Amino acid sequence: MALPPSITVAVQQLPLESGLTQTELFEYVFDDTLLSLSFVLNIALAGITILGIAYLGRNLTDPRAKVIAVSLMLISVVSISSYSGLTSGLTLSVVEMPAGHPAEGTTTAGEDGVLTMWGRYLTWTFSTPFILIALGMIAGSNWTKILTTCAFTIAMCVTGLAAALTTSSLIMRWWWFAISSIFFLVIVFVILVDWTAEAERTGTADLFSTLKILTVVGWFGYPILWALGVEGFAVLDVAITSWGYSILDIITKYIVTFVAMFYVIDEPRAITGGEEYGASLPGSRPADD
Ligand code: RET
Repeated sequence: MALPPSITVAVQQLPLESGLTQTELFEYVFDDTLLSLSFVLNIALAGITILGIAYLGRNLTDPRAKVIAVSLMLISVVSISSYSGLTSGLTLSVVEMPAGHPAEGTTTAGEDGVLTMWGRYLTWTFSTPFILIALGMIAGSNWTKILTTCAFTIAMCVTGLAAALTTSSLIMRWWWFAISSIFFLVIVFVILVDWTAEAERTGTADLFSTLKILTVVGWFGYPILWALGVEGFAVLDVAITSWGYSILDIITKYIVTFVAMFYVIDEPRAITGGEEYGASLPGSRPADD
């Protein structure tokens, strides 16, 4: 059944309506071996990480150590889903850049626009909070600060998604980028100032400083890559940009996870909370172990 003209026009104006079908996007990805490998490698690594945590954490008894392990596992649970979305073409679109953009007039698989991996920005909204919960707990921070960083990372990712999908104006794309970067700096400040001092008091300073360097240096790579990639100044092509993100993901997710996990499995006093930690009733104990 044909849609009324007004609805057809409205659908065509949606930024996610790329004109390419999901099958065409799927085939486009697999025609580009470099691009498809950048997705498939991460599916494999996320799977290995999930299994690795399950194995390493099998003897954990302390509820606080377990929360950290579960939080670390959820980073990869989100990641395997995120990369499956990209691989299948579900979370990819060809988006036309606004006037004045360096990639204006580019075509992808015969369609006007550049390949936008918007699923990445969307799923970071769900993965980055788990990184921050694990880091904040290792530093021994309080829930006010941990949840503040989670809220700011969600704001950072959603505004980053807006930057990638804004097609009306070049200035508005960079405006979204600017506010996303401000939210990012709030997180960096909490990590470098508050959590560094707290980790010192908690007794996790050594581990925290390794995690902090991997996280802060790694996270700065994302906006730099956005600015250099097809969505920003278009200095790097799509496959290279995608590999850039995939490599950053390896550092900020899987390496961070294993570094943290090897510390957590010994259940040192600095990160344990005792058997009543997080109990919903005084005196209650979980029955699963
Ligand atoms: C964007 C573009 C807008 C400005 C900024 C960005 C920052 C993104 C970051 C992403 C981190 C992602 C991680 C994912 C792991 O699953 C959205 C690229 C500041 C810091 C760690």
